[in-house]
Amino acid sequence: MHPSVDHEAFDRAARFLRPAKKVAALTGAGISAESGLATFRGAGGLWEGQRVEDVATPRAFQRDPVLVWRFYNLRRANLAAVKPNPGHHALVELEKRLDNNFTLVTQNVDGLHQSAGSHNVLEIHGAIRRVRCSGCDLVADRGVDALPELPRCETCGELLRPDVVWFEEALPEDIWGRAVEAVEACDCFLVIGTSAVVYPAAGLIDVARLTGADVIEINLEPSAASARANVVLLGPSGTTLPELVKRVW
Ligand code: BJW
Ligand code: ZN
Repeated sequence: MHPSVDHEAFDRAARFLRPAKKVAALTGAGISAESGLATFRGAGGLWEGQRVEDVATPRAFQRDPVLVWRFYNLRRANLAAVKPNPGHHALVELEKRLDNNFTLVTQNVDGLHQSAGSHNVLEIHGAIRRVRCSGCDLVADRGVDALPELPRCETCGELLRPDVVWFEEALPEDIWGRAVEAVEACDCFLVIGTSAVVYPAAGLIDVARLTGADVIEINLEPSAASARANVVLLGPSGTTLPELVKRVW
């Protein structure tokens, strides 16, 4: 560990996590940063000069589907070269220790939790490997291979789109419902690598507080979640998560 590690904060976090019978976690782009994937906001944001709010909307897709597909094809291509990092692996370990009492809610669409070996994963913002048709109900896994500039549905000929949740779109109802239930039921809630500005995902922190769970935040820097957390562990999740798990078990 880095010499400036805040032992007191780790001890407090471990004291919350150790006795917890049910644990839930919310992850964001920060957990995949050490795998080499860019986050959405802040320095080194996702796509030079493009705000995510300008490309991840139904309106942007209507206006310029080529631009939006270029953005997603680039990110799909990046995925071919990346691997889960120790932060993802620490959450696999947590799931093993807690048997069926751990639920991983992720805002990420990169699939890295599953490639690390996590099973109970709720992808509330969809998955970038999947496409879905804007004309019919086709949903298909297309892996990370390059798709045509404007991919079309083989069944109905309409434009395919990434199977992700854009701004102003509803989250997948069933998955979101299960996420809320898991957070309501947990005694300890981990908030990892998210700026916590996008709703309803960030509202899960309030759900956890309201139902009395202890909230542990893990982030490089303070975020919109910090004021609602019982303890904040500052540092890269690829280091802090394994350290936390090590202190608990
Ligand atoms: C590290 C690290 C390391 C880095 N270790 N940490 C006004 C007020 C409130 C809400 C709204 C509003 N106006 C509109 C809304 C609703 C809107 C919203 O929340 N907007 C806000 C931005 C203002 N929400 C929606 O529209 C949602 N739908 C909805 O509400 O439906 C109802 C509705 C219907 C009709 C009209 C209006 C509402 C849908 C939200 C969908 C979000 N989609 C995206 C794109 C997904 C597909 C894709 O990937 O392309 O999801 S946007 C993007 O943001 C993506 C992410 O999942 C999400 C969250 O980002 P995340 O993960 O937190 O990343 P960053 O980059 O923000 O943060 C990274 C963090 O990691 C930082 O804190 C770093 O410090 C940290 N970090 N390295 C640890 N090594
Ligand atoms: Zn179709």
